[in-house]
Amino acid sequence: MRHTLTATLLISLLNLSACDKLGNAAMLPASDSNAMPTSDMSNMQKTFTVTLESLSDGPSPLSPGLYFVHRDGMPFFTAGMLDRGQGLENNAEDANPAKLAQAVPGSVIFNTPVGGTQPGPATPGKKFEFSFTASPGDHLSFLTMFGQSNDAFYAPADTGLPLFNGNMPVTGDVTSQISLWDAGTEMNQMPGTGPDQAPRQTMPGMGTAEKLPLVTMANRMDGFTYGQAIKVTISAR
Ligand SMILES: [Ca+2]
Ligand SMILES: [Ca+2]
Repeated sequence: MRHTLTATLLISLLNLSACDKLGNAAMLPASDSNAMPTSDMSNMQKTFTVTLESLSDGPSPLSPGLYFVHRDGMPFFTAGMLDRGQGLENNAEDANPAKLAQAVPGSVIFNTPVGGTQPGPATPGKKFEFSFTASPGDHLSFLTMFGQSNDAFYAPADTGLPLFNGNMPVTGDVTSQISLWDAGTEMNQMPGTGPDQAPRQTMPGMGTAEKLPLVTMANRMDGFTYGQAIKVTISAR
């Protein structure tokens, strides 16, 4: 019952947003088909598929979110700093990635769970999946809201997840490299019951604002237990 309610409400939130931003986010060096073969592997490309699975026995659905493939930089946030006000807050509090996707050109929204036909959260047992091409040196940044929270989201480090180890693509279960972060924009309530959390708030943005550095939930030390809601795996070919 709880999950059905959660899904319904998150979907209704989603309908408030434009979720039509699709395309290939990979910012890759232009390949030169006339180039001579060289030992430099920078032109080597692999196709990656990333799966964000909402654990079937997990404590929360995962919201729609977005990803970005990049060489360097911190596209979505800087750990230890305030949220930049570019839209991460909307994704972390209200499951709406549209504003942040506009602020980060080349980023790509994922919003429809595998097997689904409508944008909505990945409720426990469901998953988001996306594919892109990348070359050695590329990093993957993404974020997805921990739905049953005020402003918590899963993401790799601010610099993203390295997609290659040397010239070898990084594959397999990378969940240990993904953290639960607190956006520092809304005061935390008990996960799964807080009245200002996305599944229960009567409209987006409800809750007591806070202005705290964006840190991992482990470092926020709010006294609540969140549990593990996500499993992240990568394959490459
Ligand atoms: Ca918070
Ligand atoms: Ca809220």
